[in-house]
Amino acid sequence: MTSFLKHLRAATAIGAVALAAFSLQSNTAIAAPEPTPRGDLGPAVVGGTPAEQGEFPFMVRLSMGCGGALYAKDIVLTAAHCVDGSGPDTGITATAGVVDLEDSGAVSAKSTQVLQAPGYDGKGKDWALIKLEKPIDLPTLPIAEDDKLTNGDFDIAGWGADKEGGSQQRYLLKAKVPFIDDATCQSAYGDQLTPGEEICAGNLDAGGIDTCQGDSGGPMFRKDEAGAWIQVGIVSWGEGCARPGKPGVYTEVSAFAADIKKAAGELGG
Ligand code: 4AZ
Repeated sequence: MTSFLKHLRAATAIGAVALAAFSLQSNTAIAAPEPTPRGDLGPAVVGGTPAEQGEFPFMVRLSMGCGGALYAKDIVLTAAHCVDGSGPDTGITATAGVVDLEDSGAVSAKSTQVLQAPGYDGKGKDWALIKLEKPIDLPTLPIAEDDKLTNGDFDIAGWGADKEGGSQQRYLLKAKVPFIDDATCQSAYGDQLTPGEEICAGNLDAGGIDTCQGDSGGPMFRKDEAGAWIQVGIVSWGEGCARPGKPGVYTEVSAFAADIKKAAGELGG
């Protein structure tokens, strides 16, 4: 992994501390998002707009400052780089059921165990499962098992920064980003990319829309042929956020669908 990526991932941890500090404050001085439509200047994800309450019911915010999705009612799918390793872990809190992290209707559950992708070494394989102490009664997000839906426009959402170097968000933000093929993405990232384990998405020429620091671990998803949400990616990395020529890189969920299913079985899911 390049030092640049390490820096980004360290920044995610700093973001978590900032969010923890933020959560301790009373509800002062936090501006609500402007109403949509609001032009092309953010807020967040980068270049996004506020999600509606209930629009993406499977979205999870994790206390270390990452996103995730409900794979099962008591298992969150996130990024390997969001967790420390595998084993018992009661130190993570998952928050779901709200777009506003300060909404008193939020549902939360603590972790009991973490399973980081076997063989994860910082390049590719950026997925992990977090087992929860109790089920959360919200819809789950099924994962793609093949690459039939690895095309078109994808949906992204998260509470991460609304611009490179920006702060974590109180309200869930969403955007759409087009698929970028491996060859094109390799011309942006060279050997840093692991084709077959990663897919890229974003506005290649113009930039402007992207996931960013703190969105890591969250899902990239779209509708399937039947109109149901399906997860195709996990927010993983990128050079900066929303830069022209530097698309977002996402774990290719279908490449790991069998491994994820097996791992969930090991967690009692
Ligand atoms: C991060 O550090 C991160 N622009 C997530 C996504 C991207 C970059 C960084 C993609 O969580």
